[in-house]
This record gives sequence, C-alpha cells and structure tokens, in this order.
Amino acid sequence: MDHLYKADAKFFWGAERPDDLPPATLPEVAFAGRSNVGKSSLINALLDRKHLVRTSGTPGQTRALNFFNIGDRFTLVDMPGYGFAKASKVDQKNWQILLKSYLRGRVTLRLACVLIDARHGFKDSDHEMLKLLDGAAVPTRIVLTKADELKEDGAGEKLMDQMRPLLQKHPAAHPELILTSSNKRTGIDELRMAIATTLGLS
Ligand SMILES: Nc1nc2c(ncn2[C@@H]2O[C@H](COP(=O)(O)OP(=O)(O)OP(=O)(O)O)[C@@H](O)[C@H]2O)c(=O)[nH]1
Ligand SMILES: [Mg+2]
Repeated sequence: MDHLYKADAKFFWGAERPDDLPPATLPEVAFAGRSNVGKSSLINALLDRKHLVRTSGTPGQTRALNFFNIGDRFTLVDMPGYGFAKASKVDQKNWQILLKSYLRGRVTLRLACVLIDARHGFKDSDHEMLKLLDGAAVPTRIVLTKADELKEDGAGEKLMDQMRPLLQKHPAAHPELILTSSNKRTGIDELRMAIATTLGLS
C-alpha cells in the first residue's frame, strides 16, 4: 500500500472558480476543514514530502482548489479552509461557492476527508460541511488533527468517544474517526489505509 503514496506527486491544477475545474478523470480525495486546521500539512505527511504543498501559520493560506496527481492513480485535492473570519466577505463568499459547487457536482470525487482540530472538536461550520456532504452523498472520513497538542493522556480517545454519537446524524460520514498528527506522524498509516480502501487501490 505504501508505494501508492511514494509515487510521483505533482501539482497540476489550481482552480479559483467553479467553471475552472480540471477534466474529471482519476478518482479524487478532497481535504476540507476550517482554516488553519492542518489540511496542507496532512497532505504533505501522507505523501512524505515536506514542502509539496504550501502551509502556513496564517489562516487562509490555501486560496484555490489545488489538485495533485499521485502516480497517475488518483488525485488529492487541497481545499481552501472555511470559517476564516478575517477573510473579506467577498473572498469568503467566493470560496463557499467554489467549495459547494465542487463537492456537489464532482463525478470523480470518491472521498472527502473533513479535518477537525483535536483541541476544539466540532464547530457549527463543520456540521454545515458534513450536511453538504450528506446531501451530495460523498463518502466522508472525519480526521482529527494536531493530536500532538493534546496535553493529557487519553484526551484523543475521550474526544473521539464524545464525537462518535454526533456522527450518527451524518449518513455520509464513516462511523469511526481517525486521530492524527502531521508533526509526529501519528495516524498517517491508518489514514493512508482508509483512503486506499475507499478508492479500491492497493
Ligand atoms: N502542532 C501541530 N501543528 C500543526 C500540525 N499540522 C499543521 N500544523 C500547523 O498548523 C498551521 C496550519 O497548517 P496548514 O497545513 O497550513 O493548515 P491548512 O488547513 O492548510 O490552512 P489553510 O490553507 O489556511 O486553510 C501551521 O502553522 C502548521 O505548522 C500538527 O500535526 N501539529
Ligand atoms: Mg492549506
């Protein structure tokens, strides 16, 4: 399975508008989540590259849908974050339109990974995203990020126990969560496996 992620990874398209998407060919996995939750970092960790995707401590770093071809077998899509209060109203509106139209209409989209900061749990904007994915019937995995920032032993397990019942309201969401840290590489193999299994790739 690991060779799937060790293949050549190439950025090939940045979409800033809904009418500017690349042709729908390979199966796609999209990474969504609030601004600064760690989407771009997690993609780098999955692919074992430090700087393939730009990351930043400043929220709102990723402004387009960025498409990466992974060994001509599948496509990873890094999305702009939502819930970024400091972005201008016009930018927020445009990103929303872009995210919605992509997630609702993309025939090759096989999996959405929705990232949640393990320190904060679900926010309203995350439930909105999950509702959108339910409506579009896009299989969804919830991925907790920044587990290395949890101070107490067992805090990750405790959070997952609290969140699991909330997932029952979201039919597109897989019932189990994945706890990760891109910094410490926790949960990366588990996420790799979940993606490969969903795409039917080995
Ligand atoms: N402690 C810790 N920090 C992380 C981890 N992953 C990402 N970060 C930090 O979180 C910040 C945001 O990371 P990004 O990967 O750029 O987040 P993003 O979700 O792509 O952000 P936007 O593109 O702005 O929506 C950076 O300062 C990262 O270094 C992690 O596993 N642990
Ligand atoms: Mg980003």
